Amino acid sequence: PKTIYLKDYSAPDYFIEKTELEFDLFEADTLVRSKLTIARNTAKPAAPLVLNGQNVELVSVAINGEVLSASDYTVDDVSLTISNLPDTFIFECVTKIQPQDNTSLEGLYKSRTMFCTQCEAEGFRKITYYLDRPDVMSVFTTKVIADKQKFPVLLSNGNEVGAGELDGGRHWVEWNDPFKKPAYLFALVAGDLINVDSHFTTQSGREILLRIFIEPKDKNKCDYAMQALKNAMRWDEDVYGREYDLDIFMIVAVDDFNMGAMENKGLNIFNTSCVLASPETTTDAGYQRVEGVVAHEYFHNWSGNRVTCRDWFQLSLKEGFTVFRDEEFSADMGSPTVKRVEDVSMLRSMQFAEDAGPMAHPVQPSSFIEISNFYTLTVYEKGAEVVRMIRTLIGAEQFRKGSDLYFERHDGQAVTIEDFVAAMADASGRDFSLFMNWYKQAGTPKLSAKGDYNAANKTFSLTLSQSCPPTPESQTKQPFHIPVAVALLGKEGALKLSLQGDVQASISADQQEAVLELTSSSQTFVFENVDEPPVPSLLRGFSAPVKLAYNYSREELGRIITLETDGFCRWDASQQYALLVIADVMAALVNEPAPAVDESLIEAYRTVLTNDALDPAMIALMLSLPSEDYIGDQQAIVDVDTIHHARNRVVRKIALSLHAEFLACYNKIHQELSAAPYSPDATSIAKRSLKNKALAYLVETGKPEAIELCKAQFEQSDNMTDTMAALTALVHSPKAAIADLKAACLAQAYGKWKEESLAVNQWFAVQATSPVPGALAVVESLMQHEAFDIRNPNKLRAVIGGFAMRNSINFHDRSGSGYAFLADQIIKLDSQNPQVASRLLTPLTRWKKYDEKRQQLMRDALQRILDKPGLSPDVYEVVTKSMV
Ligand code: HT7
Ligand code: ZN
Repeated sequence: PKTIYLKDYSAPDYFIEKTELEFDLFEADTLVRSKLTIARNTAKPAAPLVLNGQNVELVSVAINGEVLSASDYTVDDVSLTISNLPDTFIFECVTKIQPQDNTSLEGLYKSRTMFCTQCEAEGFRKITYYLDRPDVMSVFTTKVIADKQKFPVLLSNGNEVGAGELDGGRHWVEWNDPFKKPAYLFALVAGDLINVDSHFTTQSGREILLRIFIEPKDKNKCDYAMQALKNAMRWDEDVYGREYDLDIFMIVAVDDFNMGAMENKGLNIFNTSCVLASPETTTDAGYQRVEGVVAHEYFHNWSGNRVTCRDWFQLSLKEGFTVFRDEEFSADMGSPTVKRVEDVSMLRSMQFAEDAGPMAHPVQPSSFIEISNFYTLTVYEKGAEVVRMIRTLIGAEQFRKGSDLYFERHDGQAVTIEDFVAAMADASGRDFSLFMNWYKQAGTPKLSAKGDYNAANKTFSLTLSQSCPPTPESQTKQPFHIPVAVALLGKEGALKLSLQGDVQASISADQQEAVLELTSSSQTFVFENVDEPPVPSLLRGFSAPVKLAYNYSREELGRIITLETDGFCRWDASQQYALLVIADVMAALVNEPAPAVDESLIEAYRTVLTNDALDPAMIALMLSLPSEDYIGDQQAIVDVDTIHHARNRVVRKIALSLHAEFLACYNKIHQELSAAPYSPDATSIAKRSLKNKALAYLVETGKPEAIELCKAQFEQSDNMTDTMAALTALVHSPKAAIADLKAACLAQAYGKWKEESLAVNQWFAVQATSPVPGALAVVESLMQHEAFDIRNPNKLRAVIGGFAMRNSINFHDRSGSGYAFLADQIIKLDSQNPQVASRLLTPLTRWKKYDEKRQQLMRDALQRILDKPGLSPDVYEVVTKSMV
């Protein structure tokens, strides 16, 4: 496989002004007729036409109506080349493909009985020969022909412009998309589907038809997605001034899909898991995911479709910006603080690990082998953090001006991350040249802070220093431009801030927050008129994606927990407190099997739990100990077993010490919620999160009354959140005495959900992620279960992904059995679906973080994968880069 470099980018040799497609869908073969109006890029006078094409059979090819003979062109595995062409011409070709055998779920494929497409990033070339690159933008007309009875619904991008009947029970529908687009935004669907419709009136008074296509059985599961879509459309008008442009917006739900959803112009295709929702099958988190993904794909209509990427190195141009937009949307729909904590928590436990691993890459990568491997947490989530930092640096008003300028300047163009940042710089008058290092350098910077209070001068000096560990693309790093939002907490709360000298910083209107700009390896900022020794609360709102090192004492953390008004810092202080306590237990476990747990943590938790002024969702988050992965991330070599045992010990201590409080909390909320039927509104979600956190701690005590309570919730619940919370607490409990109860509940749940594929996925996942010993045998038996389908990515993610990515203690079993199992699965999946195989492989690539014996076992597993003949470029890239 070949490496592609950003530095080698060159504009296309030809442009495709018009694309006319005709699809004749049959059970055995699909014929694709393509007619392209092509013009030479006059800057490249002698270049031959090289069209991308993969796994397609070329039936015929013609130029300006003249059929070519085989000697007029050359075809290989990945391209079709024609030389000596005029400056403008019509290219026509017919290709034959077999979507029903396409298990990669890229290009045109079949999901159950339905034909559908996934063209991003490079799937269009599996349909027909084309200039399959995002900077070639064309107007598409698409005619779809199929059997009318089997495929009554025939869809493509844009507006329907014609339809008719044909002999043999076939029919056709023609679609035209008036907006120029790259091939990756092309979509086609053919199936026996029903639609649920609604309408939206835009700010300028245009009426848009909103239509969600689903299988008839799912008719009652799309109301939530429809409302989320309307909310997103309104929000994008209000917050970004962006209005929808076509007359119809369609969403189609498909079962077999490699990712969450796809923003094809006017015809979004969704994984069923990101669009269907009902109280009986969807948890609160599931509802929130539907809302977030629907909004994300909708927002792409501007940030991605109207303004797209010049090349795939610019992926974060659309993804980072769109994730930032969807995060802000979800924050506005619910609790901004809770949303921020959830996002940061995910970033720190998963993206930081990616940044520290062998596949680390900048937000704007400089090279890749397989672009599908770069749809990563770095490009998406860290990319969103980088956009957020731009807003923090220039403020909301200038940020909006920058985004208006960006959309106005580049509408209809394929552009770069530099273009986006230039619009922000031009609108705000700020210099972003140093800031570009966030896009160009991989790795998570470490931000060290030291405070020094001078009582005589009443000053507080804060010295901020930065460093960044080496990553595969660069050993040494330039400084990052880091916005550090700070408050100083006195005994009664935030102090008024004033900074000495002419420093790069801004202070909020209420003078309680300063944003300090660190632009070199070390700088000292001096606050004046500080009447008492303060506790600095750093990185408010998580103002930069860095690892903060400040030597807080437990008392100082306690002050932040009680006095800080910034929810993120408050939560983070509780996490740091817990980390200190867990670290003590880990150290003590070397000498004693049951070390004591610092009582002050219990008291801090008691105060939080009984604080009625706090949002229940925040209480639940503050009472959640750092995950095993996050604790492991703090260690040079992850001590899997000690982390697990120490964390469990602290959980148990909290559970036993606060038993009465948890029970009171559970009963109170349970009663409140029982008064009304299930609703996924923010207030109820918050209450359920605290209630179920309390339930988990209660079950942790192992007390028979707690088990009874949990069983009752499992049996009586009217919603999936409560059902799954109860089932998870039981299934993940180490208590051997409840083995029969677990089995009975699992059997009962399966009996209830067997016809609900998305619920069955959760049933699979709860078992695959169980920390109880023996999970591998369970996983192996789940893979033999009647409901398991190896071709369905959701099932693979639930079972194999659940075990390898969310069950550390079992996956990292000393025997190496988890590693060997994962290698076997990857070897099998590689030929079937390389994208999914390559993603599932991630845990093995982190071998350097484990002890020598595990390192060897993990490397053996990787080597076995590498030895597979004909390995896909996707898996090849990840394995080879991780074995260095
Ligand atoms: N832009 C979409 C990316 C996507 C994708 C990429 C590779 C393979 C399959 C895929 N399905 C969707 C999704 C998004 O970020 O909105
Ligand atoms: Zn996206």
